[in-house]
Amino acid sequence: MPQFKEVSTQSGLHPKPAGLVLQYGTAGFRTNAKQLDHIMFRMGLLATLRSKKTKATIGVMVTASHNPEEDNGVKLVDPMGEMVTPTWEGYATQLANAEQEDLLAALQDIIEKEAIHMSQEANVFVGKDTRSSSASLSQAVLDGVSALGGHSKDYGLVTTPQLHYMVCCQNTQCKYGEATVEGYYKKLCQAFIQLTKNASNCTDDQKHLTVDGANGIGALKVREMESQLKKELHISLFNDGSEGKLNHQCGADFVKVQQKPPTGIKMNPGERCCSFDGDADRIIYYYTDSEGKFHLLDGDKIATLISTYLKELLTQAGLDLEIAVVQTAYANGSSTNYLENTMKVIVRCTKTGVKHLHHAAQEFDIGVYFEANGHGTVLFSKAAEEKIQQLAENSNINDERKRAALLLQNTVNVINQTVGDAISDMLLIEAILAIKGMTIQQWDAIYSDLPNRQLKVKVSDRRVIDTTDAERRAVSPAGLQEAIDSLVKNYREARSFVRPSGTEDVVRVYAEAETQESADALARDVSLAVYRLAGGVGGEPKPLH
Ligand code: NG1
Ligand code: ZN
Repeated sequence: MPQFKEVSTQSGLHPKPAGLVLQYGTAGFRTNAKQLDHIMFRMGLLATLRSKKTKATIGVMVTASHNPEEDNGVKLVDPMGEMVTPTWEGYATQLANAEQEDLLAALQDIIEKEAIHMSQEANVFVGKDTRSSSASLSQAVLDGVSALGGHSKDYGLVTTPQLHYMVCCQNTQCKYGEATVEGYYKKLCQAFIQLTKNASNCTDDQKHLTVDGANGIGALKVREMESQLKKELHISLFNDGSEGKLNHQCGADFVKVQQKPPTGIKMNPGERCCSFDGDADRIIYYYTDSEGKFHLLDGDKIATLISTYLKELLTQAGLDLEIAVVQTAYANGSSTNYLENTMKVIVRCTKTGVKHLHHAAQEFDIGVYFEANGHGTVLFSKAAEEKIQQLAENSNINDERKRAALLLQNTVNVINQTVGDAISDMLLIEAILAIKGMTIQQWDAIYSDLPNRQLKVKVSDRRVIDTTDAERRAVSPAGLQEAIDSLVKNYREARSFVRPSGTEDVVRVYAEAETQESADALARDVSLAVYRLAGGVGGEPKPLH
């Protein structure tokens, strides 16, 4: 193969440390940045093959999302902006772990299995986050693309969802929008202005939002976009990367897991605040009340707000479209209960990782999917979009139906349907609150969360834990599920499950119960069971109080 000579030369500049084995996890490869140069080069190769195979543009995003600054990672983006398919995740792992001398054989193997025509053109879009390691790692991706003769476009610093958006725009011949950062702002901001233009009784106070940018790429992009919001939203941006460290004591993951405000922001009682994560594909809202108590509005509350709003609009528009909410096992039990029993919408539970939620959401006319950690979006089927469009253009309907149809149409446009997007979700939530004249306190009061706790346990090999039933039950190691079942019985309204993380070398423990003390105690009891039955390392988990 003519290109192989170049691959061979170039790969020598991005050598794999012998013996290093990495897995394509929940969201691509993710580990300390020092171990990733060869992975990036090889993902450039793989993206080029994927592009040749699909005859479409493929995306490669260099980011480690909410992980610490020292880490980095890479995610591949398929033609419609979705995550790459499981078979290709397998190829990614195969290619990443081939020893230096076996690389060409590993490439050849994929080319043969997928019957790839090497003469086919290839196009790869590359983006990166603000980590100091991202510049050289994204160069390694570009080197991989050029080694196989592919064309690349380097978008430089973009959020993960912006790169997904570009890929989707490119492959739909711009039907989804223009494949530029300016095009992205234009589409989202115009839809936001249209949505909020009739919410005329919105006061300046209600238009104010405090944003924690996690010292990452999201902060940069909010700054770029701000002026196009035409004062319909007043943003006070903190943790903008000018001083603090990425994701350190700030950002959506910190706020969600610690259940407390980030450092580095100024919060006044009752004021609406939100946090992005390091690559701006997650968002979490919160406020403190007059007594200083912290209130978190996570992905479950966001899904509830959005699905309530959409359901009301569908009724007003007289549109018969099926709406479903997709969650994971981490969804608060109160949210599932409210959605199923009060709102009476279909609820589905999938494995952790947005690719699973995205897939499940595609089965409905309108699929609202959110992980509790704030990663999510809304998907509209083609048929649903067409019905909304037709109704919005119909001049023979009454004012109420017309208004609802137009709101639905602009709602479709403000949403980034390719993947969870903090900026797009923020604009949607802000628009909904403005349209409904709703305060964050009213939103929070829709239902009350069950107290919960998430913990991590270090074990020598987290793969000893295998799960079933959308990760809600452990099938191995022997005795672990029985131990969890009997511990859960000690507390009221309790639930707990464990699963190996796909992004960190830990086992995650989740517990919820009637009181915070019970949730904390149960999480600790279950952590101890994991430690004892699944090969814990380091000291035993300690009580939280
Ligand atoms: P892991 O580390 O597999 O639990 C975490 C999140 C996921 C997802 C990925 C990708 C939790 C409990 N897990 O996965 O939901 O967002 O990171 O970023 O929040
Ligand atoms: Zn992220």
